[in-house]
Amino acid sequence: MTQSKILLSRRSLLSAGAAGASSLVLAGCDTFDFLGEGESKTRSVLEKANDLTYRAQRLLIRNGALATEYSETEIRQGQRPNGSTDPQTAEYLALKSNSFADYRLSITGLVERPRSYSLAELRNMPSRTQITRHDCVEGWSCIAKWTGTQLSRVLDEAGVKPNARFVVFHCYDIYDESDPAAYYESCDLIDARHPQTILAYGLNGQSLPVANGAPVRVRIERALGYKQPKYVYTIELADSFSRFGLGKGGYWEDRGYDWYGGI
Ligand SMILES: Nc1nc2c(c(=O)[nH]1)N[C@H]1C(S)=C(S)[C@@H](COP(=O)(O)O)O[C@H]1N2
Ligand SMILES: [Mo]
Repeated sequence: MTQSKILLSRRSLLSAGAAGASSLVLAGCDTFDFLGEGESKTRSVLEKANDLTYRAQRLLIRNGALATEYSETEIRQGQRPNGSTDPQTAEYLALKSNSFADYRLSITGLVERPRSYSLAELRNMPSRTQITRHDCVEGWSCIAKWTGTQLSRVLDEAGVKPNARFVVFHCYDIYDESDPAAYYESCDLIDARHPQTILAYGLNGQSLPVANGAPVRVRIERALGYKQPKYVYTIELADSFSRFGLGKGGYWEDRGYDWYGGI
């Protein structure tokens, strides 16, 4: 490679990095409606950040780097519900009517010991609480306090098989009745084992509300809002995500969003 070529590729990487960093200008929740309208600048910056390849992002941020955590005083309001907020599938309605007493979270696929957890079992495991900022591609963000079980603990109890590469999260809701496809998401094992990746059952000191994904939703704190699946009932370890949904790794990815979705 000639030197000018090296400089050029370095420069394009740096400008891609700057696009990622400028997604940090997303302000507090009071600006979300404005940013959500039409051709918002924040949104196009986010879309640019989405052009980054998975590889480039993995080079730019260290695998173990933590997402910023905030203080209680920085929580300005409740977590703004978005996407599905009140699932209507029969299975979900039945669980909800019984305050999720019959809920089971299953760990399946490429694991040594498939198993399931009740909500009480999850709550009895060591927990982690973190105050983080959720950034939605629609151009709003919200700081909230999340409590849950680290996904890594559950993965260790189940024993991830060596050929597993991805974690797929299956959700109870159908986001759009006119396009009946269940919401799902996926991440790699680096994000799955990240210390801030939790199976959240608490929000701002209360049980997770239905609007925000009750009884359990995943927080992957270095990723955009659509990578935070709500209403999760199964966690499946897989060697590829091509056989789920339309094969792109998530409900919104199947509709054109970037799979990695890092911030
Ligand atoms: N199951 C499910 N998870 C989902 C969604 C959804 O519609 N269904 N929407 C996603 C999007 S786009 C965002 S911004 C967040 C919203 O989470 P909140 O309602 O807790 O703010 O959930 C994400 N996870
Ligand atoms: Mo979102």
